[in-house]
Amino acid sequence: MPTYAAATIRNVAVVGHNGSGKTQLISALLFTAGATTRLGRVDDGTAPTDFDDEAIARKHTLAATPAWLEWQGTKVNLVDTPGFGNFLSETGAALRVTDAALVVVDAVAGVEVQTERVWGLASDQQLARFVVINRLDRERASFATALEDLHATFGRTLVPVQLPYGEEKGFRGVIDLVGQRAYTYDGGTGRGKAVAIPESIAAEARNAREALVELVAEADDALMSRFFDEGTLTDDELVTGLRTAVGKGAVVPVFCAAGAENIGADRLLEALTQYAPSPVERPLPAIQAADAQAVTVSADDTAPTRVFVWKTVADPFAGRISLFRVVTGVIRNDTTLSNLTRGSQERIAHLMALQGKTQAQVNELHAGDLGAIAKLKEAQTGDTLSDKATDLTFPPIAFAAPLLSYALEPKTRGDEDKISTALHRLQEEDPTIRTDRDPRTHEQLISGQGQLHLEVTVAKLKRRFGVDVTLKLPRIPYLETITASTEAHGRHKKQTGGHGQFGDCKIRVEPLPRGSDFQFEDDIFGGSIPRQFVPAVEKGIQEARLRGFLAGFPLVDFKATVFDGSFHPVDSNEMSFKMAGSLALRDAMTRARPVLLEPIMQVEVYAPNECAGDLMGDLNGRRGRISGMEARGHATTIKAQVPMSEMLTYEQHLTSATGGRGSYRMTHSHYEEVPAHQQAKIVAAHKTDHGVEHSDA
Ligand SMILES: Nc1nc2c(ncn2[C@@H]2O[C@H](COP(=O)(O)OP(=O)(O)OP(=O)(O)O)[C@@H](O)[C@H]2O)c(=O)[nH]1
Ligand SMILES: [Mg+2]
Repeated sequence: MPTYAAATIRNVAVVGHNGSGKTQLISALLFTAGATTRLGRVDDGTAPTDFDDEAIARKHTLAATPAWLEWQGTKVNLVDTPGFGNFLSETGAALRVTDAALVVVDAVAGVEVQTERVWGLASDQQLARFVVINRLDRERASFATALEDLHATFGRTLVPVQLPYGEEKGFRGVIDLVGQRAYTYDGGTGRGKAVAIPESIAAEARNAREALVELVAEADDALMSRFFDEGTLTDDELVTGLRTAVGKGAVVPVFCAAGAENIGADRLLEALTQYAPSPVERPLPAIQAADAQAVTVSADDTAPTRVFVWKTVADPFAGRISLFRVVTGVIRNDTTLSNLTRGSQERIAHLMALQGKTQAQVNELHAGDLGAIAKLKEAQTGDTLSDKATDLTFPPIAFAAPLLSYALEPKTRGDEDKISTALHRLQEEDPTIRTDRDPRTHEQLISGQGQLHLEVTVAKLKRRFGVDVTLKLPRIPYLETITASTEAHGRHKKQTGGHGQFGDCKIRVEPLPRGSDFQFEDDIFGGSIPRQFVPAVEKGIQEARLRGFLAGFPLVDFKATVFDGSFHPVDSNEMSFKMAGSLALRDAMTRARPVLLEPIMQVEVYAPNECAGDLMGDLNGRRGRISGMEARGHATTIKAQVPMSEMLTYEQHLTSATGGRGSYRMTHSHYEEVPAHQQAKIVAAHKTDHGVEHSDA
């Protein structure tokens, strides 16, 4: 395999709403450039970048997946990304190591919720952007309507450099406004035949070209004055001007395509190689080791070797595969690099270029290129490898915090250890998964970005690691508290031959503000309980409160004061006073009016504007309190506080109410009293659940 220097490399992330045709379009680009021998299809499970079983089964890309091609001497590294909100961290990571984003927009649906989110991610990284209005062959496809929508959402920097030649069933090619030619496509080769612009579109094409020339001229002072003097720009000026303007983000060129029909691929490749910045032109942020200064570095073969690991794949056979960008220098097999993030040494021995699942061995990769390496010992996503012992590091990737938890149970008893090993491996690959044990409910929890994300994770556990688990809705970590102050008495007395047992105490309990947990006060005067037994009373109360009274949940936010008691000189011991303490608390509960507390979540829902009304109604029905609503572009953000118990099945509702276009995030906010009628249900459900009443007997 040839090696490529930075000036002849383009790194492009293909991003957009799910189903806009990203994966199919990449198949078309790869085939057109001869990187694959046939046109892969998402629908047959043959698209090179949807190769994993889960992606094939679901017909959706679930992870950032690289592939590459060569077009007229330039290497184009494409990174396919998921369009689903659940997997957006993958998209974010891909945008960290690419220099341009190709935003794919469906010609029927126009701008969608995830289009706006990925646009935002790309602009955070200040990436050059290209837009392709795709699937133009579909019924009701409209370039004009989609463009209008794009203008309304992202502004006037978006400008067509192509117009469609025909639409819907009649979509047969593209009109190139720069070269002023039409291209028609036959037989799915992706290579157009140049023809004259048809008379019917000629006037429209002239106007569109003028708009393009004007926008490009505006982005550069020298071009602007040329434009004023001459009234237009030469083709060369237009091409160079466009390249600079795209690199600066001053112009976002808009293209036409139909990936499934392989229409427009060659023109798109030409545009990407011509207008996208090379790694030489795009400095990446780094942090200097010596003084923690923020600096930037651009691709340069003569600089030290510095490699940024942006993704890890946990392969049960090949082990760990680390995907990286060579930021500067050259990486070679049979060398050793320092892992500056972990302070270890890594042997470089299995460099490769990834083409979906196909791994091509390479001996070296140059600055600016993307590649992968198998079997690094310690490297994790976000690490910096370098051939210097101290050097700069690249900032880590920010991964989304988990949104949703399920309880995880092995289908086979005794599989717990296998599960935790496998989960650990999967977490290396997907840092947005978290696993922990709920200290309150004792369940093994798995948390992630949404239901689909967790289902995919469970499927991976089974397929790759052979462990079968079921997901269950997690138990809600309710708490109990008291609403009235009272005094109470606990006496433990037993006389069974030999030594007896005797402990006796009086306590006062009173409610404390939310979040105070538990306080204990010793208010014994005159030795009614000997000093050394007071801690035993506290211990008894502690143990009893953690077991709960209403439904077995910990009792919190109250204070217990022991103020009196009595003892027996021979029979009193620690054990007896512990018993007395817990009996006293139980007695207190008959008058302290205990209630259940439930966790309230802070919820933010993100959905298309037209769904906002319904979603607010639904949140109200879930006992939610709406605290804000804000419409921006196509999407509305609704903020609300909702009980956790009402949110367990929210994702399914949101998906069906928005046709999969909504997403949400939530975090724990605080605890509140459960309304009385709900409380009775929870208490009843909990008792039948466990078949026993909770007592400290
Ligand atoms: N009519 C038509 N259908 C297309 C075209 N491109 C893709 N499709 C179909 O649209 C569906 C979605 O295509 P994908 O390429 O998987 O879309 P994606 O953007 O990768 O979707 P995610 O991976 O879920 O983000 C598939 O059924 C494709 O066959 C096209 O140009 N025309
Ligand atoms: Mg896809």
